[in-house]
Amino acid sequence: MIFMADNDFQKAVELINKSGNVLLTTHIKPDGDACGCVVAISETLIALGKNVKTLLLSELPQWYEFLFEQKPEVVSEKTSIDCDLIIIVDTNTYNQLPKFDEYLKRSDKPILVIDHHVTTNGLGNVELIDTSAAATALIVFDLLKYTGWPITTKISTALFVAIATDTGWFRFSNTDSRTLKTCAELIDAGVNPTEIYHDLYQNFSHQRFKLMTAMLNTLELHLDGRYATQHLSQQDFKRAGAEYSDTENLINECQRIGSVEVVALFVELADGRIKCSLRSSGAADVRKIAAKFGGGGHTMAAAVYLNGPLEDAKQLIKTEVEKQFLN
Ligand SMILES: [Mn+2]
Repeated sequence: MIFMADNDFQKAVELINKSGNVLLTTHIKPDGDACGCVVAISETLIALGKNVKTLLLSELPQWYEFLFEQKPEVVSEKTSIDCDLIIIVDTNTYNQLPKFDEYLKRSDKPILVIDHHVTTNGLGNVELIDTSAAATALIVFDLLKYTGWPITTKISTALFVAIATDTGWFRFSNTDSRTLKTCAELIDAGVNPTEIYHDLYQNFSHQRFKLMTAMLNTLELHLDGRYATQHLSQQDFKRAGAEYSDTENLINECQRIGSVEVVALFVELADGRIKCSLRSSGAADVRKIAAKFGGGGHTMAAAVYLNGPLEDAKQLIKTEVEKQFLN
Protein backbone atom coordinates (compact mmCIF):
# COMPACT_ATOMS: atom_id res chain seq x y z
CA MET A 1 0.00 0.00 0.00
CA ILE A 2 1.31 3.43 -0.91
CA PHE A 3 0.12 6.56 0.80
CA MET A 4 0.40 9.77 -1.14
CA ALA A 5 1.61 12.93 0.44
CA ASP A 6 0.10 16.36 -0.25
CA ASN A 7 3.45 16.95 -1.90
CA ASP A 8 2.49 14.60 -4.74
CA PHE A 9 -0.80 16.44 -5.27
CA GLN A 10 1.13 19.72 -5.30
CA LYS A 11 3.50 18.40 -7.98
CA ALA A 12 0.52 17.27 -10.07
CA VAL A 13 -1.13 20.68 -9.72
CA GLU A 14 2.10 22.42 -10.78
CA LEU A 15 2.32 20.24 -13.89
CA ILE A 16 -1.30 21.00 -14.78
CA ASN A 17 -0.99 24.74 -14.05
CA LYS A 18 1.92 25.22 -16.43
CA SER A 19 0.32 23.27 -19.27
CA GLY A 20 -1.96 24.63 -22.00
CA ASN A 21 -2.58 21.60 -24.23
CA VAL A 22 -3.29 18.35 -22.45
CA LEU A 23 -3.52 14.89 -23.98
CA LEU A 24 -5.62 12.61 -21.81
CA THR A 25 -5.70 8.86 -22.27
CA THR A 26 -6.35 5.57 -20.50
CA HIS A 27 -5.95 1.82 -20.99
CA ILE A 28 -7.22 -0.13 -23.98
CA LYS A 29 -10.76 -1.50 -23.57
CA PRO A 30 -11.75 1.36 -21.29
CA ASP A 31 -13.94 0.34 -18.36
CA GLY A 32 -16.16 2.51 -16.18
CA ASP A 33 -13.30 3.74 -14.01
CA ALA A 34 -11.26 4.67 -17.08
CA CYS A 35 -14.16 6.47 -18.78
CA GLY A 36 -15.37 8.21 -15.62
CA CYS A 37 -11.89 9.51 -14.76
CA VAL A 38 -11.28 10.71 -18.31
CA VAL A 39 -14.55 12.67 -18.32
CA ALA A 40 -14.01 14.13 -14.82
CA ILE A 41 -10.46 15.25 -15.61
CA SER A 42 -11.32 16.60 -19.03
CA GLU A 43 -14.23 18.65 -17.63
CA THR A 44 -12.00 19.99 -14.88
CA LEU A 45 -9.20 20.98 -17.27
CA ILE A 46 -11.62 22.65 -19.70
CA ALA A 47 -13.03 24.68 -16.79
CA LEU A 48 -9.43 25.72 -16.03
CA GLY A 49 -9.13 27.03 -19.59
CA LYS A 50 -6.96 24.24 -21.02
CA ASN A 51 -7.21 22.64 -24.43
CA VAL A 52 -7.89 18.97 -23.82
CA LYS A 53 -7.70 16.12 -26.26
CA THR A 54 -9.12 12.81 -25.05
CA LEU A 55 -7.65 9.87 -26.92
CA LEU A 56 -9.01 6.36 -26.45
CA LEU A 57 -6.98 3.34 -27.54
CA SER A 58 -10.04 1.27 -28.45
CA GLU A 59 -13.75 1.92 -29.02
CA LEU A 60 -15.85 3.46 -26.28
CA PRO A 61 -18.36 0.88 -25.02
CA GLN A 62 -21.87 1.99 -25.93
CA TRP A 63 -23.07 1.97 -22.30
CA TYR A 64 -20.58 4.66 -21.28
CA GLU A 65 -21.56 6.99 -24.11
CA PHE A 66 -23.99 8.82 -21.81
CA LEU A 67 -21.00 10.23 -19.91
CA PHE A 68 -19.56 11.96 -22.97
CA GLU A 69 -20.91 15.04 -24.71
CA GLN A 70 -19.12 13.99 -27.87
CA LYS A 71 -17.51 10.67 -28.71
CA PRO A 72 -13.78 10.82 -27.95
CA GLU A 73 -11.25 10.13 -30.71
CA VAL A 74 -10.00 6.56 -31.04
CA VAL A 75 -6.31 6.28 -31.91
CA SER A 76 -5.46 5.68 -35.60
CA GLU A 77 -2.70 6.48 -38.11
CA LYS A 78 -4.28 9.91 -38.54
CA THR A 79 -4.03 10.81 -34.87
CA SER A 80 -1.92 13.90 -34.34
CA ILE A 81 -0.51 14.44 -30.90
CA ASP A 82 0.30 18.01 -30.05
CA CYS A 83 0.45 18.67 -26.33
CA ASP A 84 2.61 19.93 -23.49
CA LEU A 85 1.31 17.46 -20.89
CA ILE A 86 0.18 13.84 -21.08
CA ILE A 87 -2.17 12.50 -18.42
CA ILE A 88 -2.67 8.73 -18.19
CA VAL A 89 -5.38 7.34 -15.92
CA ASP A 90 -6.17 3.86 -14.56
CA THR A 91 -3.01 2.20 -15.84
CA ASN A 92 0.73 2.63 -15.54
CA THR A 93 1.95 -0.04 -17.97
CA TYR A 94 3.01 0.01 -21.62
CA ASN A 95 1.15 -3.17 -22.52
CA GLN A 96 -2.16 -1.55 -21.57
CA LEU A 97 -1.39 1.33 -23.95
CA PRO A 98 -0.96 -0.30 -27.39
CA LYS A 99 -0.48 2.09 -30.33
CA PHE A 100 0.41 4.80 -27.82
CA ASP A 101 3.36 3.09 -26.10
CA GLU A 102 5.78 3.80 -28.98
CA TYR A 103 4.83 7.47 -28.94
CA LEU A 104 5.27 7.56 -25.16
CA LYS A 105 8.77 6.07 -25.37
CA ARG A 106 9.82 8.78 -27.87
CA SER A 107 8.02 11.70 -26.21
CA ASP A 108 9.81 14.25 -24.07
CA LYS A 109 6.56 15.75 -22.72
CA PRO A 110 5.88 15.55 -19.00
CA ILE A 111 3.59 12.69 -17.99
CA LEU A 112 1.18 12.60 -15.05
CA VAL A 113 -0.11 9.14 -14.09
CA ILE A 114 -3.11 8.63 -11.81
CA ASP A 115 -3.65 4.95 -11.02
CA HIS A 116 -4.56 2.34 -8.40
CA HIS A 117 -3.00 -0.80 -9.88
CA VAL A 118 -0.08 -2.68 -8.34
CA THR A 119 1.47 -3.51 -11.73
CA THR A 120 3.58 -0.56 -12.88
CA ASN A 121 6.16 0.48 -15.46
CA GLY A 122 6.61 3.85 -13.75
CA LEU A 123 5.52 5.84 -16.80
CA GLY A 124 4.99 9.18 -15.06
CA ASN A 125 7.24 12.09 -14.16
CA VAL A 126 4.65 12.67 -11.46
CA GLU A 127 2.54 9.76 -10.27
CA LEU A 128 -0.51 9.74 -8.05
CA ILE A 129 -0.62 6.04 -7.21
CA ASP A 130 -2.74 4.65 -4.40
CA THR A 131 -3.14 0.88 -4.52
CA SER A 132 -5.54 0.99 -1.57
CA ALA A 133 -8.07 3.00 -3.62
CA ALA A 134 -11.03 0.95 -4.88
CA ALA A 135 -11.02 3.00 -8.07
CA THR A 136 -8.73 5.53 -9.71
CA ALA A 137 -11.70 7.92 -9.40
CA LEU A 138 -11.12 8.08 -5.62
CA ILE A 139 -7.67 9.55 -6.28
CA VAL A 140 -9.10 12.00 -8.82
CA PHE A 141 -11.71 13.01 -6.22
CA ASP A 142 -8.95 13.55 -3.61
CA LEU A 143 -7.05 15.71 -6.10
CA LEU A 144 -10.15 17.84 -6.73
CA LYS A 145 -10.72 18.21 -2.98
CA TYR A 146 -7.07 19.13 -2.48
CA THR A 147 -7.19 21.82 -5.17
CA GLY A 148 -10.70 23.08 -4.52
CA TRP A 149 -11.47 22.83 -8.25
CA PRO A 150 -15.27 22.71 -8.62
CA ILE A 151 -17.03 19.34 -8.70
CA THR A 152 -19.96 19.91 -11.04
CA THR A 153 -22.87 17.47 -11.44
CA LYS A 154 -21.25 16.17 -14.60
CA ILE A 155 -17.95 15.55 -12.84
CA SER A 156 -19.58 13.96 -9.80
CA THR A 157 -21.65 11.67 -12.06
CA ALA A 158 -18.55 10.57 -13.96
CA LEU A 159 -16.67 9.83 -10.72
CA PHE A 160 -19.66 7.98 -9.25
CA VAL A 161 -19.91 5.78 -12.37
CA ALA A 162 -16.18 5.05 -12.09
CA ILE A 163 -16.42 4.01 -8.45
CA ALA A 164 -19.69 2.11 -8.84
CA THR A 165 -18.37 0.04 -11.74
CA ASP A 166 -14.95 -0.75 -10.22
CA THR A 167 -16.71 -2.00 -7.06
CA GLY A 168 -19.41 -3.96 -8.94
CA TRP A 169 -22.05 -1.57 -7.65
CA PHE A 170 -20.52 -1.64 -4.14
CA ARG A 171 -20.51 -5.41 -3.70
CA PHE A 172 -16.83 -6.31 -4.27
CA SER A 173 -14.53 -6.52 -1.26
CA ASN A 174 -12.76 -3.30 -2.29
CA THR A 175 -15.90 -1.41 -1.16
CA ASP A 176 -14.66 0.32 1.99
CA SER A 177 -15.75 3.30 4.04
CA ARG A 178 -13.66 5.63 1.90
CA THR A 179 -15.59 4.43 -1.17
CA LEU A 180 -18.97 5.08 0.43
CA LYS A 181 -17.97 8.38 2.05
CA THR A 182 -16.75 9.64 -1.31
CA CYS A 183 -19.96 8.50 -2.99
CA ALA A 184 -22.01 10.25 -0.28
CA GLU A 185 -20.18 13.49 -1.12
CA LEU A 186 -20.75 12.90 -4.84
CA ILE A 187 -24.49 12.47 -4.19
CA ASP A 188 -24.45 15.77 -2.30
CA ALA A 189 -22.77 17.26 -5.39
CA GLY A 190 -25.71 16.22 -7.58
CA VAL A 191 -25.42 12.52 -8.49
CA ASN A 192 -28.63 10.55 -9.01
CA PRO A 193 -27.71 6.88 -8.24
CA THR A 194 -31.03 5.45 -9.46
CA GLU A 195 -30.60 7.01 -12.89
CA ILE A 196 -27.00 5.82 -13.05
CA TYR A 197 -28.03 2.27 -12.09
CA HIS A 198 -30.51 2.27 -14.94
CA ASP A 199 -28.01 3.71 -17.43
CA LEU A 200 -25.40 1.12 -16.47
CA TYR A 201 -27.24 -2.10 -15.72
CA GLN A 202 -30.72 -1.96 -17.21
CA ASN A 203 -29.57 -0.84 -20.58
CA PHE A 204 -28.34 -3.95 -22.45
CA SER A 205 -28.72 -4.09 -26.19
CA HIS A 206 -30.56 -7.19 -27.41
CA GLN A 207 -27.27 -8.34 -29.00
CA ARG A 208 -25.43 -8.10 -25.71
CA PHE A 209 -28.15 -10.05 -23.92
CA LYS A 210 -27.95 -12.79 -26.57
CA LEU A 211 -24.18 -12.94 -26.05
CA MET A 212 -24.73 -13.35 -22.31
CA THR A 213 -27.14 -16.25 -22.78
CA ALA A 214 -24.63 -17.94 -25.12
CA MET A 215 -21.97 -17.54 -22.43
CA LEU A 216 -24.23 -18.86 -19.65
CA ASN A 217 -24.86 -22.02 -21.69
CA THR A 218 -21.14 -22.87 -21.58
CA LEU A 219 -20.95 -22.93 -17.79
CA GLU A 220 -18.83 -25.71 -16.30
CA LEU A 221 -18.14 -26.30 -12.62
CA HIS A 222 -14.81 -27.81 -11.57
CA LEU A 223 -12.97 -28.62 -8.33
CA ASP A 224 -16.07 -29.46 -6.27
CA GLY A 225 -17.97 -26.50 -7.67
CA ARG A 226 -15.43 -23.99 -6.39
CA TYR A 227 -14.13 -23.07 -9.86
CA ALA A 228 -16.45 -22.05 -12.70
CA THR A 229 -15.52 -21.56 -16.33
CA GLN A 230 -17.40 -20.02 -19.22
CA HIS A 231 -16.32 -19.20 -22.75
CA LEU A 232 -17.26 -17.27 -25.87
CA SER A 233 -16.13 -18.13 -29.40
CA GLN A 234 -15.92 -15.87 -32.43
CA GLN A 235 -19.04 -17.69 -33.67
CA ASP A 236 -20.94 -16.69 -30.53
CA PHE A 237 -20.18 -13.03 -31.27
CA LYS A 238 -21.31 -13.42 -34.88
CA ARG A 239 -24.53 -15.22 -33.98
CA ALA A 240 -25.42 -12.61 -31.36
CA GLY A 241 -24.28 -9.69 -33.52
CA ALA A 242 -22.23 -8.55 -30.51
CA GLU A 243 -18.85 -6.81 -30.06
CA TYR A 244 -15.95 -7.69 -27.81
CA SER A 245 -16.84 -4.76 -25.56
CA ASP A 246 -20.20 -6.44 -24.87
CA THR A 247 -18.36 -8.93 -22.61
CA GLU A 248 -17.67 -6.39 -19.86
CA ASN A 249 -18.90 -7.63 -16.47
CA LEU A 250 -20.54 -10.75 -17.94
CA ILE A 251 -17.94 -12.81 -16.07
CA ASN A 252 -19.57 -11.92 -12.76
CA GLU A 253 -22.88 -13.61 -13.61
CA CYS A 254 -21.91 -17.10 -12.44
CA GLN A 255 -20.68 -15.80 -9.09
CA ARG A 256 -24.35 -16.06 -8.12
CA ILE A 257 -23.66 -19.79 -7.59
CA GLY A 258 -23.01 -20.28 -3.89
CA SER A 259 -20.14 -22.76 -4.19
CA VAL A 260 -18.15 -20.70 -6.72
CA GLU A 261 -14.97 -19.04 -5.44
CA VAL A 262 -13.00 -18.50 -8.64
CA VAL A 263 -14.37 -17.74 -12.09
CA ALA A 264 -12.72 -17.70 -15.49
CA LEU A 265 -14.15 -16.39 -18.75
CA PHE A 266 -12.28 -17.41 -21.92
CA VAL A 267 -12.94 -15.24 -24.95
CA GLU A 268 -11.65 -16.28 -28.36
CA LEU A 269 -10.23 -13.22 -30.14
CA ALA A 270 -10.22 -12.62 -33.89
CA ASP A 271 -6.49 -13.47 -34.08
CA GLY A 272 -7.03 -16.84 -32.40
CA ARG A 273 -5.61 -15.89 -29.03
CA ILE A 274 -7.72 -16.42 -25.92
CA LYS A 275 -8.34 -13.62 -23.47
CA CYS A 276 -8.86 -15.13 -20.04
CA SER A 277 -10.47 -12.95 -17.37
CA LEU A 278 -10.39 -14.16 -13.78
CA ARG A 279 -12.38 -13.24 -10.69
CA SER A 280 -11.91 -14.48 -7.15
CA SER A 281 -13.94 -14.10 -4.00
CA GLY A 282 -10.69 -14.32 -2.02
CA ALA A 283 -9.88 -18.05 -2.03
CA ALA A 284 -7.21 -17.55 -4.68
CA ASP A 285 -4.96 -14.72 -5.81
CA VAL A 286 -5.89 -14.51 -9.48
CA ARG A 287 -3.27 -11.83 -10.16
CA LYS A 288 -0.59 -14.47 -9.47
CA ILE A 289 -2.25 -16.87 -11.91
CA ALA A 290 -2.43 -14.20 -14.62
CA ALA A 291 1.11 -13.00 -13.91
CA LYS A 292 2.49 -16.51 -14.42
CA PHE A 293 1.52 -16.23 -18.12
CA GLY A 294 2.35 -12.55 -18.60
CA GLY A 295 -0.94 -10.99 -17.47
CA GLY A 296 -1.77 -8.76 -14.53
CA GLY A 297 -4.44 -7.13 -12.41
CA HIS A 298 -5.56 -7.36 -8.80
CA THR A 299 -5.88 -10.19 -6.27
CA MET A 300 -9.60 -10.45 -6.97
CA ALA A 301 -9.68 -9.53 -10.67
CA ALA A 302 -7.04 -10.19 -13.31
CA ALA A 303 -6.65 -11.02 -16.97
CA VAL A 304 -4.19 -12.68 -19.31
CA TYR A 305 -3.85 -13.41 -23.04
CA LEU A 306 -3.19 -17.07 -23.84
CA ASN A 307 -2.55 -19.05 -26.99
CA GLY A 308 -5.37 -21.15 -28.36
CA PRO A 309 -6.91 -23.58 -28.75
CA LEU A 310 -9.48 -22.98 -26.05
CA GLU A 311 -9.13 -26.38 -24.38
CA ASP A 312 -5.38 -25.87 -23.84
CA ALA A 313 -5.93 -22.44 -22.33
CA LYS A 314 -8.62 -23.84 -20.02
CA GLN A 315 -6.37 -26.67 -18.84
CA LEU A 316 -3.50 -24.26 -18.13
CA ILE A 317 -5.62 -22.05 -15.88
CA LYS A 318 -7.42 -24.91 -14.15
CA THR A 319 -4.09 -26.40 -13.07
CA GLU A 320 -3.07 -23.07 -11.51
CA VAL A 321 -6.41 -22.56 -9.75
CA GLU A 322 -6.16 -26.09 -8.32
CA LYS A 323 -2.63 -25.40 -7.02
CA GLN A 324 -3.86 -22.31 -5.20
CA PHE A 325 -6.81 -24.20 -3.66
CA LEU A 326 -4.36 -26.83 -2.34
CA ASN A 327 -2.20 -24.22 -0.63
MN1 LIG B 1 -9.79 1.05 -12.12
